[in-house]
Amino acid sequence: MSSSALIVIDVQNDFCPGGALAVAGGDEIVPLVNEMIGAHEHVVLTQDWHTAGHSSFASTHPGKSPFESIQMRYGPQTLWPDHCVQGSNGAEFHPKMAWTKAELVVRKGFRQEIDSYSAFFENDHKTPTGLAGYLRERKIKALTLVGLATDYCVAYSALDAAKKGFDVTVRLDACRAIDLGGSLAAMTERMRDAGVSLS
Ligand code: VGL
Ligand code: ZN
Repeated sequence: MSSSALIVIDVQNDFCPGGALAVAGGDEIVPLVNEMIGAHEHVVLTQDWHTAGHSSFASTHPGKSPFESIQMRYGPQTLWPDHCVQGSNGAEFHPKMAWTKAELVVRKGFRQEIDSYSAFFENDHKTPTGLAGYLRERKIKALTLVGLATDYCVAYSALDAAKKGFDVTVRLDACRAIDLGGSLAAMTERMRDAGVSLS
């Protein structure tokens, strides 16, 4: 029998108000996310988990500022403020998130030289995290995605999940966006074009 899973993307202190890469209203989704965790049989969490001095941090590149873009070996990469450093408080899940039921935590962005927005592939779109295989082995075919940020980690995860053949829904009411240079509209359109259900 096939089943479904809730994938909770990056509900971490650094993406909430007061955090290093705060997403407006990021903490507002926590009550709804908790309700959805309670309602799903299978729950998977992702955790952005960078090395100190990670290549996606503007501070690693002399003369560069956060939100500028640079060319990496694998293509263009937006530079971010230092965030979600392994073991830091900013990398912890939001303290009010009811995460204990989660069956798997996928950490991503832990390789110094490559960022990873998607829960499935790093930003070279080639290096897998292992999540697709995990879900496939467990016969989980339908995914509901929630979390932060709508237009980065949630959207790239949804696009990769659709490409991998999962039946994907993004609950926009349980997501909040960064919206950098029109990214929210652009990524919403890409998700819709890829057959992701947006609700
Ligand atoms: C994210 C930018 C950098 C996200 C993570 O979770 O959407 N965005 N790292
Ligand atoms: Zn990150």
